[in-house]
Amino acid sequence: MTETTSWMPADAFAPRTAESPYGWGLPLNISTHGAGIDQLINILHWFCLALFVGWGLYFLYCLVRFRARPGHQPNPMLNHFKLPTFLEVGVAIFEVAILVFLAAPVWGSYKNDFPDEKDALVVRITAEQFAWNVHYPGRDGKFGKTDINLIDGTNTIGLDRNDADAKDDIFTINNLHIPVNKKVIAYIHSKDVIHSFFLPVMRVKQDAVPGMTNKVWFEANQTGSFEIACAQLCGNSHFRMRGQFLVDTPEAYQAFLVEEEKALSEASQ
Ligand SMILES: [Cu+2]
Repeated sequence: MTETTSWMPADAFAPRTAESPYGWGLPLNISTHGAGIDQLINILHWFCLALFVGWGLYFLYCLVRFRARPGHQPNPMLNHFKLPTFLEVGVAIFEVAILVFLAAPVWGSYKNDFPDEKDALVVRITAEQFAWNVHYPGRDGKFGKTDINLIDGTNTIGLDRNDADAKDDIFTINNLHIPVNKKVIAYIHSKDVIHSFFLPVMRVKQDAVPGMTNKVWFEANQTGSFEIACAQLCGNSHFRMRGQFLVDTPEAYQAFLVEEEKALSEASQ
């Protein structure tokens, strides 16, 4: 396994360095669709800063300019100061332009350009208080049957091993391995409450809703060891709902599969 970074954001309050993917500002981006999202986040934040500073200065100006003074009477009908109106219209036009020309194309191309399942690694991710269950279909590429009644301490996804498609299925807890430079489709489920599947370095965040299947896709262009976080306050141990997200070389990913298959065949003997 290639480990280029630590997944523990122990230095989350320090500036981001080459060794640590987290820290101040945006985390490291290793996602093929991440650049557009980062550009959107950056533009929106600089725009909000400009608004905050601009309106703040105008507020201070008004406090001084229109302060109570002896001999001055307020006249609300006297509309002689046109600049705020023009600014407000300008801001509104700019906001519409961001939405139409920047946000919608970035989000639309990411959400609409779903890869074909034949060319992608497909996994199921089932959230629960407070862990991430990752289900791989195995060599046959088919997910085995799962049944809520089969869920117990060791079979956390309720996989029915008697089902032919389930024989080679693999599942892990708090451990998502993917190969680098390969598109991944993840089906997101929840067993109990609403969680949110969050891969900061992939710019992926998707709610896991009980009774619903949500679908996301992503592709990593760099190997390393990162974290899965839960981005929805889901209970008293929400803070420790953290998993490892490992982007492997193709060889390391095969080695992971072989190791899991070995453990599976030993367990079934
Ligand atoms: Cu959660």
